[in-house]
Amino acid sequence: NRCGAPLASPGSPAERAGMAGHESPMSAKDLSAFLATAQTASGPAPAALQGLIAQVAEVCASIATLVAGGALSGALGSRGTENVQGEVQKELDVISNDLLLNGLHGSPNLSGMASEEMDDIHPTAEQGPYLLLFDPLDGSSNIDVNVSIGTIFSVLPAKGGAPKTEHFLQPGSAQVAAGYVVYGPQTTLVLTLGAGVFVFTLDPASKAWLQVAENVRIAADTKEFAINMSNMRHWAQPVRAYIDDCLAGKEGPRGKDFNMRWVASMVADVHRIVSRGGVFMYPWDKREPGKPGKLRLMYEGNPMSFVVEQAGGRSIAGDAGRMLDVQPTQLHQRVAVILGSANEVTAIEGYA
Ligand code: P6P
Repeated sequence: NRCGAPLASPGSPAERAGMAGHESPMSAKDLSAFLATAQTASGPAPAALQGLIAQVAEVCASIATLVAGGALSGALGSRGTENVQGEVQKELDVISNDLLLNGLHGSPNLSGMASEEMDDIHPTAEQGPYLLLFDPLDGSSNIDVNVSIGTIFSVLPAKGGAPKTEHFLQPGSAQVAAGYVVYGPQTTLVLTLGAGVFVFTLDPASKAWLQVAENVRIAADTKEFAINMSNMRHWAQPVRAYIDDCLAGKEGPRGKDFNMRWVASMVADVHRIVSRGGVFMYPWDKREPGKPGKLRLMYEGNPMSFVVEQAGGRSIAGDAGRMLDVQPTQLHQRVAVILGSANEVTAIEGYA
């Protein structure tokens, strides 16, 4: 099923507006009903995982309300502090992080959390079976200009006992679940538990997460790439050559014209790719040659790559091989990201 192709329109706004020609809605499944029968890679979703995902989704529904209120919720602007990345924190970065911490600290399903906005791990009240990692509000540069932003989350198995930083340093292939929420024209949750990708839209009226797509597949081929072109002079030669060939269009070696998109919110760019194919690139560049890339492995690269692979796409850490095989050494380590339509990622590999 293509992402966003409605499985149902349960009294959708158009329905409520009485628009003519709306086919009769199926009864859309809400998130808890989905979770109750959801499968993981190794069988039915355990109750603790169902509970954790429901708790994360509940907090994200609160973040959605704040985001939608913008200046009205006093949530815009910068806090004037810096996070571990050395980036200025936006009000909403900190508020979203606090909402997730407070909302999940007492969860019996968790042993600990880690966040882009926090230097160290956060042990939770109980020693539950999972670890949660997140970028609470990705796309900060877009917060104040009303462009889609999002929350990215990753679930790893806990190691038992009090959580330690090294317990979080598991490769992406160890993820039990991952997903993201796009706070955009719709508020949409995209989720995988290791057995397919499922999409839920937050119903503005009922605040329920209603399923709108199942077993989403990313088109294997594409004519659309997402990269920040202003960095072109800093890229390694193979990336430069690939983009040059895309820009050469029909007359060039690719034999087709390409389109470009760059929202500068990873969640928005990835959601477009999950929805209609494409390739997303944040490659190494020589501005900070000691860093493999700008994006973070544990709570951006890995969760997005789990979703993309579960939807039939591919994700590589630049020239360092499959993203989900990267063995982390630091909680906030960065990584080059090339992900999306499988055949296009393979084509890019051919330029190495
Ligand atoms: P640039 C947002 O700050 C982010 O972490 C990703 O969401 C996004 O893809 C990237 O950085 C944008 O980076 O250098 O284009 O502003």
